[in-house]
Amino acid sequence: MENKMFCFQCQETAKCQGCTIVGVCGKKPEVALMQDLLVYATKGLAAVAYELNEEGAEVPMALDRLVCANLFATITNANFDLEAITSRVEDTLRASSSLVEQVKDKSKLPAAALWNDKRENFATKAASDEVGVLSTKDEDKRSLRELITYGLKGLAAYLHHASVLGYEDADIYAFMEEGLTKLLDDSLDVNELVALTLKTGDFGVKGMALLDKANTETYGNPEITKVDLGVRKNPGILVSGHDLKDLEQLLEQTQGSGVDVYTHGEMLAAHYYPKFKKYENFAGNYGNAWWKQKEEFEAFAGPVLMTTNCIVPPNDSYKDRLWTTGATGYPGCRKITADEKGRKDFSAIIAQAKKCQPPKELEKGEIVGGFAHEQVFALADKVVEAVKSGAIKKFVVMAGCDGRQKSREYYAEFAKALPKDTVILTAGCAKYKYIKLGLGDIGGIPRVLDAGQCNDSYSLALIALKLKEVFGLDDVNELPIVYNIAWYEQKAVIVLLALLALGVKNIHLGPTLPAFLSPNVAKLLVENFGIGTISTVEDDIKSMIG
Ligand code: SF4
Ligand code: SF3
Repeated sequence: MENKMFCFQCQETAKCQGCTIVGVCGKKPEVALMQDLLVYATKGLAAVAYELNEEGAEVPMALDRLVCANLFATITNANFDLEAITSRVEDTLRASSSLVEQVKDKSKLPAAALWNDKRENFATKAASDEVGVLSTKDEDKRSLRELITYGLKGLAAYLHHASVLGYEDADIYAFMEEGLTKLLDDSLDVNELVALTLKTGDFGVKGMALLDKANTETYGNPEITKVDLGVRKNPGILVSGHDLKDLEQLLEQTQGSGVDVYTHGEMLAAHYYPKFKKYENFAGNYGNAWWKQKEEFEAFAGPVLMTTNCIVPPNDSYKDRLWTTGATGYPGCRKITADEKGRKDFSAIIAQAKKCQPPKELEKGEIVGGFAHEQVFALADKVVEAVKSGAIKKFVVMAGCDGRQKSREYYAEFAKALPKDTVILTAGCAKYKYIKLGLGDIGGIPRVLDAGQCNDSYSLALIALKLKEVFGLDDVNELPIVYNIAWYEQKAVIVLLALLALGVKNIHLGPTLPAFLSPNVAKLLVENFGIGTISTVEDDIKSMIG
């Protein structure tokens, strides 16, 4: 049967090969095709920007932001709204065509940069041979091009978060545009694409460092924090995703309203920042990782604000309580947009919350987190002492994403099976598999140290580099640290490329290796970086912990 779409960008892709009829995530084929077209048009826009840069002309930052916002909207589970994606294609073509006139030597521009058309022709273009993953015929080039594209999508999301806080870096934007342009260049061979992959990792580190600076300078350094898992008596608003600025604006606007604000999924990490602690109505964390949202949003009873991925197509029973903003979108769900100053008006959500019942309690208790770099550095003496005395034998980095596949139970079982003298370093929603298991502590140091969101994996890298320095080692791989990372969507791809750029070797990636790695590209990653996947808990405990 002919493909209606082709997408293999996430870990849950159909049969570990590709979604060809409809997305396992719920993405419809027409949305998948329009997202492919958006990526094509965005590469075209990036090529115009790149050429202007090369010619020494100034590229407005609004254009860089558009490139990032577009890529962000195509991340798994971010935006399911055909109209929103189609409008983005139109906006992108408008931006391209106004800038292209300024390019002196148009002969250097690829076809995507010169393409322009009306919306009624978009579907035909999207289905053409020039657009989409399968437009690259060579399997290895396709694999590397997509690996880079997905890394850039993750990077784009992180740059977007930094930019809304006023932190931007022209060099990183310029690389983003150079990278996207090179993905349109058929003359690049496999070796050049491998070099571009590594360079993407270098800029991944820079992008995560920028976001870390943006978050910590704006909201303070994360600190050890107990986060309540229960509920209060007021009606509430649940905030999910990664955008701290959205949360801040909502907290400001809910002051004195009698409405509490709870976090869900990746937003949990907001509790660790000092600046958010002043809000008395900032209640606690409700529920778990993204994939449990159907039952948890149902039970929450009040409005839910999705600031970023990951949206699961909602049930009708709570669809009118699901709100989107930023890169996210879902047909039939209301969206809050920012004004020209970046201000968002959440009054409609607050008004809806006031008419809702308080959330239904799912659990009681608390979790402890906030172990980002500065907090861990403050504990460095204690940690080093515990390593020297043998109380801590190994650190296991278990960062990344959670997901709904049964095979991911592996991560809970692996965490439970770890010897008591091991400490888990985590970031991202992967933690929900083991952060509530009560794994105890080692001399007051919790056995699960949560640095925060997936982008805070940067913190874990800084912690590793600090330990390397303290122990006087030459190579970060000599540390007693093993990496057992779970991935799902494209932010995990940039995290992985960033770790490789920092010289980390022998990362185990699961629960399956990406479908977009061709056998040759997978071999290259194995031979050069020791990348492997997972096996059984028993075998992996033996091989990783010994
Ligand atoms: Fe399939 Fe994942 Fe693409 Fe959704 S994002 S269509 S599940 S590969
Ligand atoms: Fe999770 Fe979507 Fe990736 Fe940010 S929220 S780690 S999956």
